[in-house]
Amino acid sequence: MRLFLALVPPPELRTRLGELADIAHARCGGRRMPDDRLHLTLAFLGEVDEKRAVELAEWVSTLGVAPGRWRLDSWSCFQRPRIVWIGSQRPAPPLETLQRTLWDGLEARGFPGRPARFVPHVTLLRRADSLATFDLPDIDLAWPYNKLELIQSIMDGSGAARYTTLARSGGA
Ligand code: 2AM
Repeated sequence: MRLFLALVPPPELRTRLGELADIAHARCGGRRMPDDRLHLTLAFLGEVDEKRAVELAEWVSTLGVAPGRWRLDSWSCFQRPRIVWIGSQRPAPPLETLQRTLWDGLEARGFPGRPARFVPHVTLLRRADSLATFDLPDIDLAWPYNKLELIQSIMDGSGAARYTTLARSGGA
């Protein structure tokens, strides 16, 4: 099972992110992420066997996430694999703490894969034709969060993914 841990945007923000994805898509092309797959990855785990996935889901449901607000005020891109995303101009210490403590817990449970660097971002486009993000409108959005989700990504025949939430942390 291909798993990752993520924050999922509240509905109003999801709608706004979808509108921004449309604007970016009109300018930059590529594959627009569907609204129901917009998220912020905290930890990508890759393939996990079913038994470990059940243990992980139990652990995730016991976690508490300190409520926070992530400020989204910047467009950017990853040259490879041609992703257009939005994130923050400045570091987001509460989010970094959440990601770090999450990986501490994952490593204590034997999960490898902590990245060398955490760049919090929401992918809006994949395989973009243009990475000219300077042309996109100014943004300043707040993402309130108080829980995270364990999500399974299931590939369909066409190479697109479907996401299913397996567990949610406790939250306020
Ligand atoms: P992305 O947001 O930069 O596309 C589910 O696939 C999520 O896990 C995606 O959000 C993706 O990040 C991330 N992801 C997929 N493959 C990954 C990999 N090999 N290493 C790190 N993160 C990955």
